[in-house]
Amino acid sequence: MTTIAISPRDVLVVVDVQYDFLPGGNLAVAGGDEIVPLVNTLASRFTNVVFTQDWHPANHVSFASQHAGKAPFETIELPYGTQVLWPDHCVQGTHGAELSHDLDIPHGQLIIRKGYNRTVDSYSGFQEADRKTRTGLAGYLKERGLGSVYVVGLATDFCVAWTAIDARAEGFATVVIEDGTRPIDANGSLERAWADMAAAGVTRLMSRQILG
Ligand code: VGL
Ligand code: ZN
Repeated sequence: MTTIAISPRDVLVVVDVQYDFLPGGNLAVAGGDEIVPLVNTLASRFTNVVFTQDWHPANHVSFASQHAGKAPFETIELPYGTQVLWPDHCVQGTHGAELSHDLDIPHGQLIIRKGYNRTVDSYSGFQEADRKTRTGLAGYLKERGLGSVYVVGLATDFCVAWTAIDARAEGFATVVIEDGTRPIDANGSLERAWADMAAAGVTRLMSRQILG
C-alpha cells in the first residue's frame, strides 16, 4: 500500500475534541473518545497542528433551551438558514468546553474558538454559519504559508465536514482522515456530509494511508 507523505508545510486541524462531545458530555458523540489516541499519533507526524474549540455563550441561539417548545435535534429557520437545535454544550468556561486532557499534542500551535456570537452558529473553523463572518483561520494558514489541510475530530458530519469544505473553498488541498473522526448522524446527516465533502473536492482517507 502506498502511503501519503506529510510535508513539513502541511497542517493537521483537530476539530472540537472537547468533553461535551465525548462520552458523558452534553452532546456526546458515540465513540468520540476512541479517536484520541489516533489523533495523538497522527499529530506526532505533523510539524503544524491547530485546534478548533466550540465556545458558546450560555444563551446561544443553537441551544434548544432558548426556543420555547423546541427539543434538541429539531430545526428552526434563522436569517442565515436552517439551524439544527442542540442540547446546551460547550458553554464558555465550563468543563464541557475544555479540550480533552487526553490530547497529547504539546507542539500544537493555535486554538481557534468559534460559535461565540450569540445569534450565529459556527460549525466551520473558518467561518460562521452566516457564511460571512470569518474566524481568522484562513488568514493564519495563508500568512504562515501552510500547505495541505488534514482534518480529524468531532463530529464528522458537522464541524469536521464544514471545516473541510471551507478549507477547500479557501483553495487548500484538503483531506479528512475518516477513522480520526466520529459522527453524530442525526437524520441522515452523515451520508449527506460525505456527499457534500466529495462534491467540494475533499479527499477521504484512512489513517493507515498516512501511518503505513
Ligand atoms: C458540533 C453540533 C453543535 C460539532 C458543534 O463539533 O460537530 N456539532 N456544535
Ligand atoms: Zn456547537
